[in-house]
Amino acid sequence: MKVGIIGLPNVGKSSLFNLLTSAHAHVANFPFTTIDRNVGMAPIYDQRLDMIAQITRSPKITGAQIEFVDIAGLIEGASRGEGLGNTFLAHIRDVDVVLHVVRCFHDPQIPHIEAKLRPDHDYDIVRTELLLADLELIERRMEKTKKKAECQDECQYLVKIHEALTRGKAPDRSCVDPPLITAKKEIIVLNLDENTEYTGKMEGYRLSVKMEEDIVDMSEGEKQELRAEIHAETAGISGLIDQCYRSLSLIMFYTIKGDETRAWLLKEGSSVLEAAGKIHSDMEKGFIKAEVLPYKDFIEAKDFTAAQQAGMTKIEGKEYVVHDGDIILIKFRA
Ligand SMILES: Nc1nc2c(ncn2[C@@H]2O[C@H](COP(=O)(O)OP(=O)(O)OP(=O)(O)O)[C@@H](O)[C@H]2O)c(=O)[nH]1
Ligand SMILES: [Mg+2]
Repeated sequence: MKVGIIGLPNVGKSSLFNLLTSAHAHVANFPFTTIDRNVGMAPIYDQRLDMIAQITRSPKITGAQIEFVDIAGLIEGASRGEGLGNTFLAHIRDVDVVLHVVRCFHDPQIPHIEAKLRPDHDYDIVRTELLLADLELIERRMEKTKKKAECQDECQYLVKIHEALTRGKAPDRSCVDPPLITAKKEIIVLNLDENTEYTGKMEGYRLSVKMEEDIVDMSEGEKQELRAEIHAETAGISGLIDQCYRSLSLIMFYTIKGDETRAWLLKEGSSVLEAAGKIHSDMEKGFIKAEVLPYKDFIEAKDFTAAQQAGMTKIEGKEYVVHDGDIILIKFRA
């Protein structure tokens, strides 16, 4: 599961990526600083893991993380190969959710496509390129399918998507093949000016990358106050990670084993067999059964063994659909 950071050049994508992942991707005040994508992991703040760890007192606590990909900036004509060409469009196709950064800060030292700030116009430029790139993909696919009698249903389906795209409409989310960029979930991030309130009509997650860089070492209370002053989201960077996590339709399950208490991510609706595979392929191959305890029961029992003895855990087979917050002990043949 990956979140791709996209937008025009010089809008603060790599700076945001560094804040999210604590990486050191190259940042500079000229366009196309990022050429090859940067990949990093961001920690998901998880209060339940803290509560579980308080009980287990494990020396090692491992939280769940989401992958972020910082992608090269794109400009008008990108779908035809302008700017850095269109290889990076494949990088966008490869992610599950798009984080679209829009510049709402003034800074004459950092070149922008035009002097006047028009965030909604900037957003449309990027969106149009993505629509055009998707149109091209659909047209190539239509060309292939129309020659084959057995692909007539697929061809009709492609014609419908083509029509929607030409009207500038994003295709349905359920459309995963071909992998259209505009069908992906999108979170818009407004990169605000650290000094002035943004009063434009564009909506999105309000954050000032520059301010976040400056306040990194402050207390949570101070951070929230400063964010509120410019009408940014008070949850800042961790709130954005949380929103990305929610948009990915994931759940969390936990394991307590030896000296480690750990949170794991899983696609909503997955079976416990898939959960076992996340931990280790041997566990999936040799799966016998799982012992499952809901989070709230664990907190009540204050111990996994005590919960077992009180009959609070349930033995489940491989088909069991994992619930968010389940604490799972897998029995397997090694
Ligand atoms: N004033 C101000 N400057 C910022 C902000 N965010 C980033 N910058 C500056 O803008 C310049 C570009 O930032 P990057 O993070 O490299 O931007 P990018 O979108 O990754 O750019 P490309 O990789 O070239 O597409 C750098 O000089 C940053 O320090 C911000 O919120 N406010
Ligand atoms: Mg960059």
